[in-house]
Amino acid sequence: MTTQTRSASSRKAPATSKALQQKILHHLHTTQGTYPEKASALAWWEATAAAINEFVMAGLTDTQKTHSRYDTRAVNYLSMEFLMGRLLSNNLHNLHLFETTDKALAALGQNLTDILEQEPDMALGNGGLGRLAACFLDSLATLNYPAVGYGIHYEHGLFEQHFRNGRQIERPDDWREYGNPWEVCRPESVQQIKLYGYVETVYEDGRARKVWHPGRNIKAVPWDIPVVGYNGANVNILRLWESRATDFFDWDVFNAGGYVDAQIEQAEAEAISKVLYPNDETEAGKELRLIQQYFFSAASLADIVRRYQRAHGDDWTQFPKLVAIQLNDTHPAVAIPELMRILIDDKDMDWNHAWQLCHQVFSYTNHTLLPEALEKWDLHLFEKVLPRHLELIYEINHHFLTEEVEQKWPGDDGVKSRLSIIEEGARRMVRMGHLSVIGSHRVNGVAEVHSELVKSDLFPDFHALWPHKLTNVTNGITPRRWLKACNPRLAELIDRHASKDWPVRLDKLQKLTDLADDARFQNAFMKIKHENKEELADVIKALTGIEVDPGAIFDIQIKRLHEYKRQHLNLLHILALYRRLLENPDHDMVPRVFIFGAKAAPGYRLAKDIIFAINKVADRINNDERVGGKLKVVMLPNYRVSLAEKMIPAADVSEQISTAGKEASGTGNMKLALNGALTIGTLDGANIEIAEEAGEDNVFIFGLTVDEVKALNSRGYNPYDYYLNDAELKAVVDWLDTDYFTPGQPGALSSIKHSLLDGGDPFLVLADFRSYAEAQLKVDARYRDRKAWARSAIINTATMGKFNSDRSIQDYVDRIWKLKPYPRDNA
Ligand code: OAK
Repeated sequence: MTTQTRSASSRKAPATSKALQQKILHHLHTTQGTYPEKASALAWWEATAAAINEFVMAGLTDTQKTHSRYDTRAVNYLSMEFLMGRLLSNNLHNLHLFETTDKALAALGQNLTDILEQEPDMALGNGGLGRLAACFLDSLATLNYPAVGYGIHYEHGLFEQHFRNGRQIERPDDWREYGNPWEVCRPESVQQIKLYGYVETVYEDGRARKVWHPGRNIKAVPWDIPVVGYNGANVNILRLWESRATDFFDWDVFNAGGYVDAQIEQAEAEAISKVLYPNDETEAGKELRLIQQYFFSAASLADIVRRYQRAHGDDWTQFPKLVAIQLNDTHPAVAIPELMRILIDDKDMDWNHAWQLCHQVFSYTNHTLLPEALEKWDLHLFEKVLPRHLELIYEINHHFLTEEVEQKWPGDDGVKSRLSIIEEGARRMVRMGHLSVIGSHRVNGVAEVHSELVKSDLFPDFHALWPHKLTNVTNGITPRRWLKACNPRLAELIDRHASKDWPVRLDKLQKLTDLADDARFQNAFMKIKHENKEELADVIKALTGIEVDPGAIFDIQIKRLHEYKRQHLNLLHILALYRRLLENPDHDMVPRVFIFGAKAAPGYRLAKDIIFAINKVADRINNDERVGGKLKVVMLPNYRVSLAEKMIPAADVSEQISTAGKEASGTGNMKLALNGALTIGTLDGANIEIAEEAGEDNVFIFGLTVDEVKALNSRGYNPYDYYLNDAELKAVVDWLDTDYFTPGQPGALSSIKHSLLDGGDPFLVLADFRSYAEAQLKVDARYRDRKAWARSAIINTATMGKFNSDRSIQDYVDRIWKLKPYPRDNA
């Protein structure tokens, strides 16, 4: 038994199905107030969740007691987004209660699979960054590391996506409409958050002190969501803050007829946690967004400081020994000046002492190099909302430039302006990336190539100044959700052929490589893939009415819709295949179903046009007899975690086709490969490491490399060079500019052509088209050789051990957080 995870034998005996049956019935009666003959599916779900919560809460209590008994060092993971998905299935698997619950419900005449479908996704995130945070919480609990996730209790998570005539329509997500059985409100830990106002300089005992007179007080109410580790491990907390109007009510104003004003004030306060901004990797610059960032950062820090002081009072020597704070991108960077404010203004500490503590505590993860995602705040806006924090930022900047930068590059004003937290120009801006790097002791990228680009292109001067600060931690995914729970057939096959502890030791899947050429194992593996494809075919039929053949190649691209992710490159290739089929109905190709899942930011016109184009092309192709069933296109609506769980196990091909240098890591690439899909991808993000692990023979790499992209751009890229020299490419691009796919509406899809030609094709779609089409021919050829395909698929599953998020977390622990595991007492 390792110190970090308990073996199955040391766990308490799990509940019997009979006992669970009783608990579920008990909750159906006493918390739902109904009975089996009458209960709705939702009531059964609530009752089951309540029954499971008895185990969850017991684990939570034991874990919290253990943490306080040993006064443990913990990481506090600050993130604007936690894309948790559904929790019942996850909790059942992690508690080893899935089969038992299945049986218990069956005995009650209920079907667990149907009941799981009742649960709304907890979609409190946009995409990669938010889902990574959720996987990390799973791993932290599983490895018994003390950790708290801190975020925002959004009333509305990521919008629901619908299609109307092929166009994306957004509807508000209402995940808590009927309550949420997993969360506990903690009124005893409410915090007061201040905003706006002005700063006064007060002279006391010959000393100048700054006093912030805030203009606004907001209440931050914490909701705790237990995070259950796998195998009876610890149960940590995800603490999400909800904003409310403060109780400090001005009765004079009220009595003087201020009832309406009081209501407005309440609505304004509640607006802070009302809705998740739906922009993935683009910055809106909106005041409410800055307030959201400060609101949850300040509430979290107040909570961290309160917990610390409960044990240590005013003795700050232990603070950096017990507290680590991870900034999930720059969104919570305002936590840095906030901690300085607390220590200096509230705790009366001197600058140097405060800075020394602050700097030891923070670390920052960068998740993107896209310029539009690098946060900058208008200085005047920042000053209006957080006047005291701007002063503190000036002071941090002054110390940094006059001490550190001046020492390294004396008299060099150029480097000072490049490194300054304040960007000078027509509009002065606060650079949150710089603040994060300066305020942290470690900064990491999320895949090898990305971390190298962070050093060489994003923060080269910081890297020269502090060569040890920038590091890499390659992302990972939890194998509990992304294999064991979502692909039970494959999990069971693996149980029989590899060491049973693979869900915590994913490297043990390596043993399957010995079976990659074994005909029986190949058949079993491919049979499971086929069954998963049949299930997905049913989902596709139910959601879209489209019939697809599970015998075809299922080729899947699932991720946010973004030009750099190049769904339109996939689309151009689909058009090329369609054209080949129309020109020659006997054209020899393995039947293929191209399946997409993607939401576009509501204000991102071109992304929405690409969704529209995919839907219109799908309509035309799927209804064209001439293609003879060889080609189908499906865009599933409302892509989200729970849909990903159905798509990933059924994928033959994983599309990872971003412009090299643009996708920081990707994590869908890991999930798909782990479930036996073969990647067609560029040498970008973690694709490079996936190819290293699986071997280049088992992935289809195409396209320009990072260096080639840079060289082409500096030579001067002209998309017409490709368009005019490739007849097929020209034909498909021009096709988009006709009314072939949008009868009676010529030009409805022309924005795509426009962006690729006159728009300069910023993501080099045309440059990579031919290489992509050739790689797709290799996919087709490999699939015809059933044994060769099965071999590659098995090797993909077998070699993804590196991408276990437990490994990522262990890297963070070893290089950054320096935590010790504390398995809970009583487990
Ligand atoms: C979102 C908002 C702002 C900045 C970055 C993001 C984001 O989601 N980035 C994504 O993070 C994932 C987790 O590290 C990576 O796998 C993706 O490549 C990256 O795009």
